[in-house]
This record gives sequence, structure tokens and C-alpha cells, in this order.
Amino acid sequence: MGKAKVLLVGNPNVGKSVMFNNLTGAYATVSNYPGTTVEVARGTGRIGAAEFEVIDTPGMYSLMPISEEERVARDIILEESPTVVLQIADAKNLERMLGLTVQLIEAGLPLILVLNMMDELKALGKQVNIDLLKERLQIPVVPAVATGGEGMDLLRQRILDYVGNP
Ligand SMILES: Nc1nc2c(ncn2[C@@H]2O[C@H](COP(=O)(O)OP(=O)(O)O)[C@@H](O)[C@H]2O)c(=O)[nH]1
Ligand SMILES: [Mg+2]
Repeated sequence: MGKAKVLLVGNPNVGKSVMFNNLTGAYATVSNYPGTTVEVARGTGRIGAAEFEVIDTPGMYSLMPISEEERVARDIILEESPTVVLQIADAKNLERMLGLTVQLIEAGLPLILVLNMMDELKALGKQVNIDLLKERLQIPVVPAVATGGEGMDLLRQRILDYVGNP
């Protein structure tokens, strides 16, 4: 069995790369996806004794690709047999994010929904009912502020649920 794989997916500009840096310590190998000019970053994450590969995918709105970035992101999701997929979502624009969430769930992928930018949501005086979201989607939902490191402890716990402790 190869190393566990954690895939970061989601719309552009939701904090995937900041989350990638949080999980990998920013040491990344960046290469073009074969036959394209689209860059994909890979690094190693560690939680205690558990070690896993982390892959930062290009921004995507849907599993039915329109742009080359989206096609690469979809191909990576389908080809890499991820141990767990983290959908990074902008908590301020939740409704716009959930279409992709449903597609990823329907594709049978092991999914954790990360509601990022909770600081900006709070600044708008808004809230999200995390428990209701978990119940409706039947997947783990983790609120986070990637830039401040908030939510990382809980996210690491949820990742370990999939990656396992060696
Ligand atoms: N306020 C706030 N900004 C964030 C947060 N996460 C990421 N950002 C900022 O959002 C922008 C996009 O982040 P990036 O990781 O490049 O998004 P990506 O396109 O999904 O990889 C950057 O300016 C980040 O500093 C967060 O939780 N709160
Ligand atoms: Mg990025």
C-alpha cells in the first residue's frame, strides 16, 4: 500500500494553497500536469507519526470541466485514488460552494468540507449552522481560518480518521 493521499480541491481563491502550506509546512514540488501548462503542487504532511502526500489541485467550480484547470483538477481527483478529499470552501459564499460538494459526494469520494474564511463571515455578522450542514450532507464539516491557523487541530483530527495512525 502506498502513502495516503490528501487532495485539496475547490473553487479558485478559497484558501487551498494557504491550507496546503499549513498541512505541508510549505515545502512543495511544483510540476506541470502532463500535457498542460497547469501547475500542481505536491508536498508531505505529517500528523504525529502519520505521514501522507498532500496535493493542491487547480481551482474548479464543477466536476464537469469547462476550463483546462478544471479538467486537470477532475483528472487528478479521478486518477489519484485519494485517501481523503478536502473541499476548501468560502464560508461567505456557501450556497455557491455546495453544488461542487454534492457532486463530490455523488462521485463517492471520501470528503471533508472545510468552511474557510470564517473570520470574514464573522465580520459580516453572519453564521453557518455547522451541525445542520453535517447532518444534511452526512460528511465531516470543519470551520477554519487558514491564514490564522484556526480550525487546523480539528481538521488534522478529521484527516487522521481517514489516513489512520501508523
Ligand atoms: N481572511 C481570510 N483570508 C484568507 C483565508 N484563507 C485564505 N485567505 C486569503 O485568500 C486568498 C486566496 O488564498 P489561496 O490560498 O491562494 O486560494 P486558492 O486559490 O484556493 O489556492 C489569499 O489572499 C489568502 O491570503 C482565511 O481563512 N481568511
Ligand atoms: Mg492556489
